[in-house]
Parts: sequence; C-alpha cells; structure tokens
Amino acid sequence: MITFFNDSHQAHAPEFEFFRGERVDCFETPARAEYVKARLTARGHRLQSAQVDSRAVLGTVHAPRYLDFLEHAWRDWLALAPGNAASQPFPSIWPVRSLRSDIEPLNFIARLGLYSMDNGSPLSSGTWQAAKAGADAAASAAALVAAGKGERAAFCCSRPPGHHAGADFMGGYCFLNNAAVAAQSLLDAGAARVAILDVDYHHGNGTQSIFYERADVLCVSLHGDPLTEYPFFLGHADETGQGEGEGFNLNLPLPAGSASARWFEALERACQRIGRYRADALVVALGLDTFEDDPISTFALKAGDFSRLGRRLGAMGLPTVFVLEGGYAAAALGMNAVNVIEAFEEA
Ligand code: SP5
Ligand code: ZN
Repeated sequence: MITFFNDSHQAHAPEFEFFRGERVDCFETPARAEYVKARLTARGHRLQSAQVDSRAVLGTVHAPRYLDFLEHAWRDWLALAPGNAASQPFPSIWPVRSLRSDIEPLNFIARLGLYSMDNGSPLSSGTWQAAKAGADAAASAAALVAAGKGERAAFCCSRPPGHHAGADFMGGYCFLNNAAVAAQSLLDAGAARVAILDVDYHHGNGTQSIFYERADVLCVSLHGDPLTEYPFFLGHADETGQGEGEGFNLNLPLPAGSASARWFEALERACQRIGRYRADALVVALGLDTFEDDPISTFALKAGDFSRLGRRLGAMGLPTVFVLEGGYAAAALGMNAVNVIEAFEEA
C-alpha cells in the first residue's frame, strides 16, 4: 500500500498545551509521524508525496472565512504585538449561546475564539503549511484509490490530525478535516456513497457535523462515551443524522476503560452497518489512541488487536483511504499503524 508522507508536517510544532491550568508538553508531536515513517520504511513500504492540490475540495468541506483565518493566523498573531514569534496564541473567549458568530471581530484573539471549539489546539508558525500538506495527502490518496488502477487502498501518514475540525472551527489538535477531504474527493471522483469509519478513541465531532445532513456520506464512530470523555459535547448514540442525513450517522460510544472484546463487538456493528449501506469506498479515520499505553485515553487495545482491526477492514473489500488521526504513545505508533496496514493487505 502506498503511503503519502510529507516532511512539512514538522512545520507544525507548538511547544505546549494546557491541562487543568498547567502548561504541559504537547501530546501531538512531530515525532509521532516520524515513528510511523521509520517503521513503514523498515518494513519496505513505499512513501510518496502528494500530487493533488486540495484547495478546491477544502473550499467545499470548510467555510471560506475559516480557511482564510487559518492560512493567515500566524501572520496576524505576529502583527498583534512585537515578540509574539516566541509565544503561542490561545483563545480566551468563545461565541457560546446568545453571543454572535456572524460578525468576525477584528481582534486576533477574538477571531481565534470564533474559529476554535477549545483551547487545546495550539498553533505554530507552520500550522497551515503542515495541515494543508495533510489535506493534499488525503485528496491524493482518494484520487489514487478512485482511479482503480491497481491500488485498492492508500495511507496518509500526516499530522496534525483532522477529525475534530468542523466546517468552520479547529479543535482537539485538528485544523483541516482530512477524512472529510478524502470522502468528498471520492464523491467528486464518481463514488455515489462513501462511508467514514472513525476508530479514534475520541468522537470525530468535526466529521460528523460536516456530513450530518447528507446521505451520500455515512459516518460511523467508535469512541469513549462523551459523558466522561473528550469532546464531551457530541458523540452520543441518539445522534443519527438530520434531514436527508437521517439514519446516516451511527455513534457507538463505549464506557471509558472498555476492554478489547467490547471494542471489537462495536467494530462488528460498525462494519455491518457499512456493509448494508453498500458504500463504494471507505475512509478510515485511523486514531491509534485506543492503544493500552496511550497517555490520554483509557481503552486497552494491544499491538495484535491492530492487526485484527486491519484484517476486519480488509475483509470489507472496499477501496479504502486510511488517514492518521490521534495516538500519543509515540514510539508505539509505528508498530500499531503498520499492523493495521499489513493485516489489511493480507486480508
Ligand atoms: C485527534 C485527537 O486524538 N485529539 C484528542 C484531543 C484531546 N484533547 C484533550 C486532551 C486532554 C488531556 N488529558 C490528559 C489526561 C492525562 N491523564
Ligand atoms: Zn483521539
């Protein structure tokens, strides 16, 4: 399977995030993708860089004013005060209920709040460059798989991740929704129905919200119950879609601490639903933070379980785009990602 990889992921390298009022080192680091690259290379997998510019599809997945903000955010942060290059911007005010989000303020921090769901998505000078390269990879992987010229699947080894990013907001270390870019690209290339299966520990709120009123993309997500787990405000079982999208969203929340057996029962339900949908193609939002040693999550998948996941996905028999999402046990990501990929290929 071809992997799309671009060194420019390293341009996104904020130093710290906040946890309970303290500054802590970022969990989402450049080392993550480098560990995956190293393992792929050691196992003889081919890496290539994106050849499709995602600009056009980004304009259909995300709001133009959000894209414009993100592309110029670092420039505008530097313009706010001399010396800002050495520090990181964080939002401090958000347009929650009863506040207006239709008028974009001029103040940079206010605009950052308008376009953020949390204060947990630190920006750095190269965030746009890295995120755009990830979206280009998603569009390229979709084009490759849709071409039907012998490549049944492709893997985007990119970061920052994407599934918490909605049409007009960042969140949860995510800026551009790579899974949504891949799904929309597959539709644009001729697929009538695309399924997105999100196996990250955290609910993919951004992806769900982008496709919530559409029947041409089925969103299925397995994740920690939002009653106790991030992102808290979306991901419940009663969210089934709206309007034309009614019935085309399936959430399978699991209690924090769930063991592998329970997780694979939910995976089976997810795969059955995707089978009934008669999808033309599959996008897998491949979060690896379900791993037993993940530092911010509570599921207990072992390395061999990622092979089992890959086998089950391979058995679906669909053209498939994998996009890397979360997973913070950095040194184990290579093994776990490659286990999924190789078992998929063998199936
Ligand atoms: C893509 C993705 O996986 N995003 C996850 C964003 C999670 N953000 C909240 C992080 C909270 C960190 N909690 C640390 C708990 C340590 N015991
Ligand atoms: Zn996650």
